Amino acid sequence: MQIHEVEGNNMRDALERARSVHGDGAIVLTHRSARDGGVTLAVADGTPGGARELEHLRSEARGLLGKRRAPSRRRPRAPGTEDVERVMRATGASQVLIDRVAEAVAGRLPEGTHPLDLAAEEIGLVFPVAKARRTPGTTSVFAFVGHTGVGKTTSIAKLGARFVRAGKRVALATIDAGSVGAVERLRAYGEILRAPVFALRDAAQLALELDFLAGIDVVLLDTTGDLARDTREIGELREVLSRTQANVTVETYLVLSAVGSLAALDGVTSATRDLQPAGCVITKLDETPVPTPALEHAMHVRLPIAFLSDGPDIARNFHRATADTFADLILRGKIS
Ligand SMILES: Nc1nc2c(ncn2[C@@H]2O[C@H](COP(=O)(O)OP(=O)(O)OP(=O)(O)O)[C@@H](O)[C@H]2O)c(=O)[nH]1
Ligand SMILES: [Mg+2]
Repeated sequence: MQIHEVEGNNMRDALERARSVHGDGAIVLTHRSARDGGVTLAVADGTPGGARELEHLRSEARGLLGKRRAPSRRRPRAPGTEDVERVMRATGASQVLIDRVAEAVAGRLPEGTHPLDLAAEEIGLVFPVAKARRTPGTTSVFAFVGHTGVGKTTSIAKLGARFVRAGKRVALATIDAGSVGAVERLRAYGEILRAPVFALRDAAQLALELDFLAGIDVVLLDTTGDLARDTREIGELREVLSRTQANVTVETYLVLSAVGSLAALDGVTSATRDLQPAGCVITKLDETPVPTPALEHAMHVRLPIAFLSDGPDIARNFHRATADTFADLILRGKIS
């Protein structure tokens, strides 16, 4: 078993780097912080045989870090990549992502292309895009799950409008029937879209509407923001449908706010893991100059990104996630 040093801009950054270089099984033995916030970790690339070996590794690691100078947040850069680092830092990119993009750019610079264009190409390769998976002749239920106020209902209206424009037959449904005004708001969107609206007691009730659903391509299902309840209900709906109806599929999409904390992003992701979400929508990108952490969160948890929302307007502020929109956000902080 070997001890490795891993430097990062801060603790989270160093941990991400340790995980990406040495794998999920790497063990942090000790760490050292510098005055500018930089962190150096000493990590072991495996599981120690027992407490004695762990203690031995720890003392070796402490000796190793004790001899080192404090880590510096500024690493030397290949000429031409300074702009890439500067703009990515401004949008909140982690050191791991900056290094990955800057190294790819440095390796290709003799091509004579502008470093930011090369960076845009590399960014396009890094982030997972959710593929639309509609099977003709079936009804797709897309359930939108996320913390209260992140933009679930608004995203449903926006996506509904896209499907209607594409000639799909859309229905809206909600299990948020108890919240003041929730059903009325969905009905108002239903009127605009000329789409039927179901206020459901619970999600499994949707399985009783099978005759009706046979004529519908897409049901957009709104939820309450109570993640435990929403997860349970979507699980039950899937269960009932799997027994009764092969032509209806249920996919979950997480709605993640770009202004939410990393703890909130982690929380919704782990609370809904059992539903195996097909992808996510990242909202409120207009409300922060640092949109990259939310995108990186999706990348770390291997959650494909389906749509990006940069304002409340139903018609204008909803974009399919693409390599170009990721590059816009990470290099310019907003979608052009
Ligand atoms: N600036 C901005 N506002 C947004 C965006 N998406 C939604 N909103 C606004 O955020 C507020 C909450 O949006 P909702 O769609 O009601 O959120 P929700 O997740 O359904 O909320 P609950 O039903 O209370 O759980 C509304 O005022 C929306 O107009 C966005 O991308 N940018
Ligand atoms: Mg809502």
